[in-house]
Amino acid sequence: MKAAFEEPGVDLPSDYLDNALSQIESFINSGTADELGAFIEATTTSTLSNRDIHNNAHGLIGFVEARDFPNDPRLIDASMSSTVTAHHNEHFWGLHGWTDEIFARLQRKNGEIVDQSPLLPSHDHGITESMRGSAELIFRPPLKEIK
Ligand SMILES: [Cu+2]
Repeated sequence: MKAAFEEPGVDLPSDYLDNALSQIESFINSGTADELGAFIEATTTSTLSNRDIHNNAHGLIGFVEARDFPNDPRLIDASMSSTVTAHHNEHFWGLHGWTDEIFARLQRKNGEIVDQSPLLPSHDHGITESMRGSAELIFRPPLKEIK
């Protein structure tokens, strides 16, 4: 599959997506859940150049929606660029369903029962209520410039 982010102003290599997807397949085939998670999320554990597809997807979707629909009132309460509002955005569920399926594939490959524990809708990434008041995590795309 050939895919690339070709969004003007977004500073990701044209082969970012292909390389990220290839690395994900490699971790599913011969990696651990920790390695896979560290690659998909924004962590300091992974130093691979194509890591962090989760946050990049949040930031890119948020960027494009804000640029293309600047007056849409839904973005006030459903921006993909904020942990406070992202779970109100329809793309949130597609993105997180996709990441859940990646981990399900790893679990099936290892002969494990896929974890389908119900969770309340949230997107806090470990941010507690006491932390939320002082620091909202903002997803930002890796931008060259914002016009
Ligand atoms: Cu997310």
